[in-house]
Amino acid sequence: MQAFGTGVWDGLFSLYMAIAILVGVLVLGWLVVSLVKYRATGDAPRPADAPRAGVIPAERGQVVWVFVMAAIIAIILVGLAVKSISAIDVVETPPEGEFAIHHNVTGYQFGWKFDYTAEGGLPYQDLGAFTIPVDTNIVMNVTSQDVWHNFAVPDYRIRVDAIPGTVNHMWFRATETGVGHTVCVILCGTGHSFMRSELRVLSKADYAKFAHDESVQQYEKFAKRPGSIIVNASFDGAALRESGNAKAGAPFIVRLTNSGATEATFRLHADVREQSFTVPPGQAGYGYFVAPARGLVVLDGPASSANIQVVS
Ligand SMILES: [Cu+2]
Repeated sequence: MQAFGTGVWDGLFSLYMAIAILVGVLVLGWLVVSLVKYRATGDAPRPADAPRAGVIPAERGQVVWVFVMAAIIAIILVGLAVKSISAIDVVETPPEGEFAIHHNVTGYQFGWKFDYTAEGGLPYQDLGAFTIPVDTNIVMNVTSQDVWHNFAVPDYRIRVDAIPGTVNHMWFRATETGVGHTVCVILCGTGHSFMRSELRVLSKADYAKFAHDESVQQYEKFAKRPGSIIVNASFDGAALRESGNAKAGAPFIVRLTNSGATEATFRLHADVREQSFTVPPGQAGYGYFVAPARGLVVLDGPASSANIQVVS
């Protein structure tokens, strides 16, 4: 499982590791050398500058080394800080002007909710798995509904705080298909270790199929819910017909059968809001809309239009 930017973190990790190993070898090496070289032997006289209880030892060596060591440490720390900050900048700033899928991710005790939008605009949540297309920028808006959590994708070396009342952002782009997982990486309660979700990275074609199948399923679920409002519509290639009303302020779905010869795109709009959906020839498709408080919702098709009345 690889993602854009993983290399930046791996590089940074190797750099920190190399410095840590170098310092470790020098310190432990000097310790061992000192143990051997200055070890106490039975007949050797006690050195004049050996530490004595209650006496501050006399200065020795040259003070210049203090400045040399301080300068070396400062250079290392400043270098690491600059590299770390530029790496953080990579994960926090999505590329401008490029297409991105936005996902709301909400942590709860104990799991993650992933918000999706079905084809045609129906919002829904997936509690189990996080499914995304490969080679596509994913921008995540992360929050929590109860306590602090931390959303992480270990494979991609990324993590972000999930804090109630605040939305934090992170983006990534998977560069390989496969199955990984997302976890919570701060202790948030007794079920913390169960906060694992599957991360599925699909090819773009597989993702399109997933999005379509999942959309149809979600619309069917919506239609079966008691009190759901469904407006049926049909398009024969020339004229658009609808039957049914929307209810003021309530969400509704349009189930549209396209008996025309070509794929057609339809648009629901009222006030300044709009939602489009596309239906292949000979098939049914769905659109989702929240009705305004009064007036009507306009359904536009190719060279045709229909009005959906809003009743209270
Ligand atoms: Cu947790």
